[in-house]
Amino acid sequence: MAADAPDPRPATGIVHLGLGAFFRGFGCVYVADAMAASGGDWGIVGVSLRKPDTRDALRARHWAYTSVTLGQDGEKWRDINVLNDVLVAPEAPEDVLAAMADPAVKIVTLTVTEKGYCHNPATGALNLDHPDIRHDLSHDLPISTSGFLVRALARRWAAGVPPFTVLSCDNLPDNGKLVRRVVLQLAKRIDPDLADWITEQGRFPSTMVDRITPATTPEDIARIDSLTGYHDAAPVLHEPFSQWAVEDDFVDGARPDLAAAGVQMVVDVMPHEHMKLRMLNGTHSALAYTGYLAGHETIAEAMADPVFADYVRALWHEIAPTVRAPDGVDLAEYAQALFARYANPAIRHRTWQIAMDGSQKLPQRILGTLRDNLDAGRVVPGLCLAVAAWMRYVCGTDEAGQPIDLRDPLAGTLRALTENCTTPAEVVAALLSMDEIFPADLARRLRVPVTEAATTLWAGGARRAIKGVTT
Ligand code: CS2
Repeated sequence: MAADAPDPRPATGIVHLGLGAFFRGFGCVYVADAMAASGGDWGIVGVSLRKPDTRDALRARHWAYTSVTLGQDGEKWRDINVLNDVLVAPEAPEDVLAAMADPAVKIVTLTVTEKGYCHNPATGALNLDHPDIRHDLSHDLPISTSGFLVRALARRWAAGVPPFTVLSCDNLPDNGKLVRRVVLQLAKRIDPDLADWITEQGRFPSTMVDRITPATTPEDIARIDSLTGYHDAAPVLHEPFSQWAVEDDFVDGARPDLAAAGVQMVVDVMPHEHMKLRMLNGTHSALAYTGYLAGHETIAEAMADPVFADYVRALWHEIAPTVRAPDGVDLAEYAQALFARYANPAIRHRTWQIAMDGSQKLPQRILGTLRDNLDAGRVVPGLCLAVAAWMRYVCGTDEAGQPIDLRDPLAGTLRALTENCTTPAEVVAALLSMDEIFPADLARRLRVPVTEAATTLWAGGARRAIKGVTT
């Protein structure tokens, strides 16, 4: 190809909101593979909803970046070249809306994390008191994810352009239904006719996404530079494993040939999601809180500690009876494969990273499993200990007396509720009163077993408490 040949990148067909490491190491790779297999104009405009860091780091390489697979047998890398532009929403909300309203764009993908939906985690309804939602109800240039979706859909509706498909790639049950619900709730308040049009014509397929993608560190960047021989300020690192199940329900059927890239195109994603959220994310969170408290920096470090290895096995034992596995999947084998993924020493996935935003994660990762077990009359000390460990963690001090850098959208409330408590029982009672996390009936049923777990945890530390539930 001549040196001055036009840029060979495909034209844009996707806008992605929430351009973090996960989507760059996951969705972008699948889209690149789908285009390599079957063509199509599915270039991606990435949007950062808050900070400019990713855009700034990607700019020098014109949005290309290195994707690194962290295998047991070493690191393999490839260049990913599907991003056509990166926008930073607070700097240029108008540009973001214009990109989303472009008729060539057929899909808006999302990885905005649990808190990005501005919903009540216990009910799934849009939180109309959320400051970003209040803002978006009265301004044309939005801040929130649903604000961008609704305002961009409004522009398409006004221009007679079909809606884009909204494809949530966040770890939430029925993520498509959730985003549809919050979008419609907001749209109804802005213009009920718009809401009717979205109801009729919009598509919100649910997905299950799975690839462990720890945050990239400065040491990783230096190491990858010497591996590749060029400087990349924004490489992504991830495990070899990857699984994406997507409901095949797109506006006008317009989508990349995802199946050619290995995506499972399914009619009902629920069994996949359910299994993954409970078996993987549930144990991840349990290990994150207990592991952090006990001084384990990463999941792999915790897995190398036999007490924690026993704990995760005990948890799967408690979780599995509540899971309806997808056809052809054996839950014991699934758990065994998860164990090997967690234990991969090449993955430095910090317990602190997974511990973030627990108030938004607990309901779908652990509380649903707890409820199903209680309904069936089963005693589940491992899961109760996980809830107690989250409570101990959000009190803000680890077992060595060091302060915890607590990241959670409800951090203020968590602090206010716990700071004057003097006993674990008081902490449990105070936190169980948060009905946006614990519905009242569940809180009542959890009070005794979680207080029991908390008392042991406070008295003897996480490691000892774990031994108590595994022996
Ligand atoms: C993790 C997930 O950070 C977290 O909360 O549990 O990001 C997890 O690594 C992915 O869901 C794996 O697919």
